[in-house]
Amino acid sequence: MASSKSKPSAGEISSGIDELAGAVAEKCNMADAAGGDTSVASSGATTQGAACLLVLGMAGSGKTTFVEKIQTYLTARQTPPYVLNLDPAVRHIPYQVNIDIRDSVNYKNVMKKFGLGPNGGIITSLNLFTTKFSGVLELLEKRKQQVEYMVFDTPGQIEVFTWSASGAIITEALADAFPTVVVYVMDVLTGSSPITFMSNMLYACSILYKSKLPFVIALNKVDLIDPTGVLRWITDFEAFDLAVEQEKSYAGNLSRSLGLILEEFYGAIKTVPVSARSGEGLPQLFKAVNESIEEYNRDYKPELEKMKEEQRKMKQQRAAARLERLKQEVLETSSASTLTTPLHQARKEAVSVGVFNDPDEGRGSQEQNGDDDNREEESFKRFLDSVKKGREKYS
Ligand SMILES: Nc1nc2c(ncn2[C@@H]2O[C@H](COP(=O)(O)OP(=O)(O)OP(=O)(O)O)[C@@H](O)[C@H]2O)c(=O)[nH]1
Ligand SMILES: [Mg+2]
Repeated sequence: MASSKSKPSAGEISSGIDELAGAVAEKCNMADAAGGDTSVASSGATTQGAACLLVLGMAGSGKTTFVEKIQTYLTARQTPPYVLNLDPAVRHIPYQVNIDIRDSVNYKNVMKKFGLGPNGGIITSLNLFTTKFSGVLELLEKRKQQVEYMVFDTPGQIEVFTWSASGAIITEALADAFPTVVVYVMDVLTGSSPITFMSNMLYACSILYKSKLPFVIALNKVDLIDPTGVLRWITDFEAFDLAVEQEKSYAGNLSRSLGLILEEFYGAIKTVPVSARSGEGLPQLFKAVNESIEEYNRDYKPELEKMKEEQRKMKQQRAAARLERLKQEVLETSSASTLTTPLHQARKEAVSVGVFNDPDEGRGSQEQNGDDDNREEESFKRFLDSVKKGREKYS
């Protein structure tokens, strides 16, 4: 993983963008995704437009398997989803993909070009892909009346997406354009210890507060273990407190305190036990997802519009203040100057540093050209006269 070269600078990245990030292309059309049946694709048309499901979760929690299962589930219900893979390092994807980051960015080339390790390569590939994300949005915009859900599979290393600038840009761009819900896939097997359960919940909580988007936890792999105990920890603090009592370590005490703090967070999320392998729990999951979409339209969208309006007003105010300051400066400078006006002075300075050509200079040379022409005409006339006189003399 160690790399001899340092991480790429912003300049290096931008110079490599066109070389390494190809155009974003739709891999297959909806008919392909629906298994070749065009009637399936068209019957999934919606009047409201599609919602985005951002599938996040820790490495190995089952995100990719979950995306595959929901594609099968929704296709069987005549509403095939539009599926995007944002993991540049995945070797094999078991679902039919519509847009695949790997078609635009070659993760291995990125690692080689910038001398990066695997994680740096994934982050830089995602950054490169994000520079082309407006192209993705255009493709999604075209599809939004034909599908109900647009599902995003994300990189294995959760922080690559949740704490990177490109992850934030993608999330905000999607949430701005479509109803967007975070589906956090949590492995119930690793979450069955109170300490790992708590770290998983802290992660989920941090994503909720960062994205402020409606949030559903898919408590995955319930075919392997009964999730009742873990579910009770979410709804009943005393049950969690009892489980954590067995942990005499510092982590145990910390988890108990955090459990109290997170009670408020638990109230803001929906938790649904599912199995990405068997498909168990998917109807309940989509019930929670649909409620979250309503929540987005009811609470999130108006809040977003309000924020955008405030930002627009602030920008206007800032521009007006800047203009006022500039006017003030111009007035002060012009009253202080006796010989030249500030604008004239500024123009002279700009000419002296080569910002633009002095138009006066151009005008002068034009006048000079005109004088030369007149002189030439007069001298030609004089020549003709002398020729005429010579002829008369010798005739
Ligand atoms: N038994 C069982 N295994 C599952 C389930 N979901 C996923 N798995 C298995 O868990 C492993 C990881 O699944 P992936 O779908 O690759 O998980 P991921 O989160 O996409 O992994 P990364 O992208 O590498 O982070 C695979 O072996 C899956 O077969 C499930 O519901 N039940
Ligand atoms: Mg995966």
